[in-house]
Amino acid sequence: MSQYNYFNPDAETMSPDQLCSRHLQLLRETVRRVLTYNDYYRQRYAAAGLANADDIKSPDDLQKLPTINKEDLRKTYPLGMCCIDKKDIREIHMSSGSTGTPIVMPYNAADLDQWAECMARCYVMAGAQPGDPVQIMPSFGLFNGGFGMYHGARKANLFIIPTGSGNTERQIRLAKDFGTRVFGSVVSYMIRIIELLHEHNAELPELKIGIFGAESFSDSMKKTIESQLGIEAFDIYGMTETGGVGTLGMDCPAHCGIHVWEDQYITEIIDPATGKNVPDGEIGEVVVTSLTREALPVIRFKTGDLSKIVSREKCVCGRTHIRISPIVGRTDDMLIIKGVNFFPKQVEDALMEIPGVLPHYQIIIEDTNGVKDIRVNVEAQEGVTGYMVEKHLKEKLGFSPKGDIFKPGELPRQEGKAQRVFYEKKNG
Ligand code: DLL
Repeated sequence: MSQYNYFNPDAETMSPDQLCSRHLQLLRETVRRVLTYNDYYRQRYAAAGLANADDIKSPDDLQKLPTINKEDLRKTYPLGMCCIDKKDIREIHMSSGSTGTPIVMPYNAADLDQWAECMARCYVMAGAQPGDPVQIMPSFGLFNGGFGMYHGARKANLFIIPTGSGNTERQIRLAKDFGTRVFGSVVSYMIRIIELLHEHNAELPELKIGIFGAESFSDSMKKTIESQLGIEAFDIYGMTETGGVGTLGMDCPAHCGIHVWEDQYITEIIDPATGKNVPDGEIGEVVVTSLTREALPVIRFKTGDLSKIVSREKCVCGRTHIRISPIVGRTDDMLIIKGVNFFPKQVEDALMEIPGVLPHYQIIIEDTNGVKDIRVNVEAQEGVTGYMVEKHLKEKLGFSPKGDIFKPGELPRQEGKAQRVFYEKKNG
């Protein structure tokens, strides 16, 4: 068996010419679909001067189309962006975000199959083999994580242990009892698993592969998880609006960027301020167009995620699909303190470099009458001082947040996506 496995070799190694003609054909079909079935798109496209899908003459014409964003999807709640009959919907998922009205993703049977295919490719790319026990730890419900990993595992013929989130003691017991080989999880939950393994002095010798995502994680966090669990970790990407976990791909065992499934999606990176495409290698906002989704296709969806194109060349794994860097942050989570811009992930990176610091931290933004300051609460072993944390963050970030040290286990634990940033208003 080669080091590089494929679920769908023809699709995953398609030549650039094949990808290009597929993009043109499927982009036209997708535009035709939204113009036929959806008033919202029809009005937006009429305003932009596009009334007919055949006006798209090359994949580059995509850049002439208007973008859509989360707000467009929210204001058309519940099914205003849907392009199929309600009776053909087979499943929905939702993301609530922080602002209230949820974003709904409906699926017809073909969409569920497309999702399963993308996810199955991820499992196989990571090295999972038919019959391998996979423990699916994101929650099963409206959040897409649990069900997406489930649909894909069915397709890849894995042995599914659908634990969902929480009950960490039971997670560990089942992993031991059934010899789990693959963990699928939201990144930060692994830290909780590792903690409990230490408490019980337990090991999971059969565990080999971790498929983690849903939030940014620093390289040092990834290395910590890998060494503590003795596994290889993969960075899986996807979101409600593109059809869920895995739809936007994952890194391969060469770990040189996330392969976005380019036969299924077109990826652009734009400057969020100007809306123009940025050159390869420059960080910008990820904009995604789905090519095969039917119930709710997205055309030029502004994800809010920041990344860059790492390469369009064939990877050593043989896949030809475009590679993007791990997500560095979101357009809306950049922090500006005392004139310095940074992302929470950079704080995590710096913290994890300090020996004795544990991967449990909070970034507290203190707002005193409009003047912002930052405090970092972090768990650490004995011997680590607040001064050590402040000094290291100063070196790495260019300014000096206050560092408060907590004993192991003192900060709260979360089971879903971790909240790292907290705001405190103070009167000076
Ligand atoms: O978080 C899908 C998912 C579930 C991915 C489980 C991986 C594992 P949403 O709740 O709609 O869907 O959130 C999507 O999460 O726009 C990113 O900001 C973030 N995100 C997802 N994957 C990654 C990743 C799921 N690998 C939002 N790295 C996206 C960084 C990620 N951020």
